[in-house]
Amino acid sequence: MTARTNRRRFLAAAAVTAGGTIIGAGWARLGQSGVLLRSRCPLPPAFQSLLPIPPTLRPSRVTADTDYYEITQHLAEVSILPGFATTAWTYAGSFPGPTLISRAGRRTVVRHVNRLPHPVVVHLHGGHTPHDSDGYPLDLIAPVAAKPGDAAMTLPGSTMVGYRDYVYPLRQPSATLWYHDHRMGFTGPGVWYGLAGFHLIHDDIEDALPLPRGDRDIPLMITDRAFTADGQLHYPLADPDFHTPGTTSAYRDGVLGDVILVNGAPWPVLPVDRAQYRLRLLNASNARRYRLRLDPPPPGGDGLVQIGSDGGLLDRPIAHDDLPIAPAERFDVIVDFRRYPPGARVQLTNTLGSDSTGRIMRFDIATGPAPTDDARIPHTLTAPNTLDPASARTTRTFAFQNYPGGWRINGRLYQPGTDIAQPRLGDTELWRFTTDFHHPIHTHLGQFRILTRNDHPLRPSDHGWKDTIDLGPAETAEIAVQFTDYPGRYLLHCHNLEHEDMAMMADFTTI
Ligand SMILES: [Cu+2]
Repeated sequence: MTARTNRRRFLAAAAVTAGGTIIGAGWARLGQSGVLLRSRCPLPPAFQSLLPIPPTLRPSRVTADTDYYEITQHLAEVSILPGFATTAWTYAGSFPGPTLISRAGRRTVVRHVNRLPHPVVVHLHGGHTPHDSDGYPLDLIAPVAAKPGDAAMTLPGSTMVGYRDYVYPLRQPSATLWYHDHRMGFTGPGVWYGLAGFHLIHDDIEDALPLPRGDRDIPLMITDRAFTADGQLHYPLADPDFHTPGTTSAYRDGVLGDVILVNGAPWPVLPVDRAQYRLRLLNASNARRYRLRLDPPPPGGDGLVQIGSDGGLLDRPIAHDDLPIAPAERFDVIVDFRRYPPGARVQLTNTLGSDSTGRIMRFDIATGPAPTDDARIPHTLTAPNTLDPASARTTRTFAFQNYPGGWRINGRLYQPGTDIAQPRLGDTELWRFTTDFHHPIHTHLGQFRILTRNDHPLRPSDHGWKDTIDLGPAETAEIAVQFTDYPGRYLLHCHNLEHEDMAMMADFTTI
């Protein structure tokens, strides 16, 4: 048996889950939603910028059990388009924000100082976090210069002036998390203007695996943006004074840009060795979903070997030719550039896009001899997601629906302080989501397991621990979810940020 057929057989075997379900296509309802906002400046040519790697943030203080960080949020001029300085809302001056790297089970405390001219809220997406540090959308950090009587100071919720310390116990497995703004009604512009960064968690299980590491472990934050004639980030605010939330009615389905950025650079290039790379894919776009594909695919296909999902490692690798990724989803994949000839140029494309949005970035493979590469993908990565639907005693249904006045869950616009559910800590529950449009649905606090999608086989990308599930029009999905450890108020919402800002969000309280 050749190495190739061996590999194909192993990957075919991996396509049967631990529960014996055979995974199938199930992509019939995958599509784009949103309205394209065109840039008013000339678009730069693709593949001219080098891929930036966000800086790693160093802790300001380390004790026996805690790492302390400080991030000042402020306006900064960043370089996105050649020839323009773009004013962004930044975490510590960069877009994306600096990457935090934590150890599972080690407490991480992040002090966010707000020197922006707007209130902010920080949510660690995918984090298993006590409710008072989870970034509830009314738990604002008012700007350092805020005075009693300012609009932000009169809202309900626990507003702090100037700074807030977010405490993350991180009792969860290794995973690719991200942090971003979560201010009620204004998350769309906050993220669009730059408030997003990676937070990676490592653990002993991951360390013991022979996966690519170091400079062959690359975070890739994919976002679409539109720009004004003078190269500024263009967002169609409902109200330039930030009193009325959301976007204009023309963009209520979602704001789509025509420039694709990876780590803040338009259609960048990453020079790579002929070696295996781990790519931590994050879709941090407001509304755009992508279907990622390598062009050309490697001989024999299966170029994107998924090893992780939103919540951490898969139990076994799953190979894909195409990988759909909705807003807020993460996919951890290995790409083996040894399968291409020296000097090959391989594009990461988006088959849901066209023209400028049909391409993402390019990998330029070195021409010299292939360097040493001891990495490999083990057949078993970690324990499977065994959330057992048979043990669920509670089933809840959440309908994500379009109404003329906004986007609703079970008929309701977001009402802070009103629970849509009160799950008991430690119980496994069945949650059924139904939709009438495209909605990437996100739960705070708990990762879940996708059980069914329209009674059809799951998408190949539906496996593992998930905190976000993308549904198309008239889809129904069932998930098993279990919330643990932290009683309090959390959120269930659509992660299309325009839908979220226009009220497609609900509180639930764990008891
Ligand atoms: Cu939605």
